Amino acid sequence: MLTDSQVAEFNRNGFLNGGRVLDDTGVQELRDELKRVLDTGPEGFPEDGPRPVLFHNMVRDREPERCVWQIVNIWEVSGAYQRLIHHPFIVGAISQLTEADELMVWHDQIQYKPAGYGGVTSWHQDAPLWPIIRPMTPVSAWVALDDATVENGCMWMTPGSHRWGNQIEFLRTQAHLKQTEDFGRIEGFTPPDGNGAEKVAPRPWPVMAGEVSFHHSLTWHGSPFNRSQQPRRAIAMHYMTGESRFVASGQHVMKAFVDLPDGAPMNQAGAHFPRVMKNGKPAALAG
Ligand SMILES: O=C(O)CCC(=O)C(=O)O
Repeated sequence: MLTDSQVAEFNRNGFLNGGRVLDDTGVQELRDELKRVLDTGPEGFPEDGPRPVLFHNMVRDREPERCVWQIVNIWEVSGAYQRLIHHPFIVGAISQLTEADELMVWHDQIQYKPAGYGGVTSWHQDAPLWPIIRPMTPVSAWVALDDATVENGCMWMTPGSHRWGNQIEFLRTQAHLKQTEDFGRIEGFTPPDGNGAEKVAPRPWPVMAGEVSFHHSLTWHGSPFNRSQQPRRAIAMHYMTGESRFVASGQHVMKAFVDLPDGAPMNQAGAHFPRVMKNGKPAALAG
């Protein structure tokens, strides 16, 4: 369980390091599984069997010489990642941070920045990029599979920004920030009055292998190039609460798996959105 002061820190900043959740063996198992999936490749999974929802170099179009492997829903092809989305400490912490007693997985995603040529994940907020679910309250758990450091492109966070509303259009103007040296130089935004943090003060957010970091879906975050000789592998697990509703007008890669009317509760969306907690109790792993 998170302590009261950890929950208060999350509420103040919009992010929190929850400490170590995997030992070396657990980390290595997930690295090995990631390697197996990468070796299988995007074309290697059967069309009609379990496969990741998305599997690509997400920066290929804008920066072909760089790479960020993004694999969405690796849990669908890996027992080890499926167990991770149910990790009791992580699920319990998400429940504390969302104050919800029902939780589903919205989706997961590997973000792997290879050594030497890892690309940028521009400053963004998650919730505005997820327009098929409302309200904008999900919380994510991000588990490092390597020490994520300033050198190899750890995430950066902007304290208090989860209380500044939807600022995705402003953040899109900051896409020129790519290098470690300038990633924190966000310019041109004045936080709304009375919302806690009065200034934009981005900071690097190192997370060691096996640790979990939590962030609110409105927290400003991103990560610069990996120019170091160390890989930066990580898995983000995005959780939604029982109050989440489907917004049929939006677009998102997960929409293909939702067969619901507009406004329906996402807890009815089915097998691609596994429930991990019901009535405050961990939900059993399917299968
Ligand atoms: O892994 C990264 O650098 C970014 C991950 C991210 O944007 C997220 O977990 O929401």
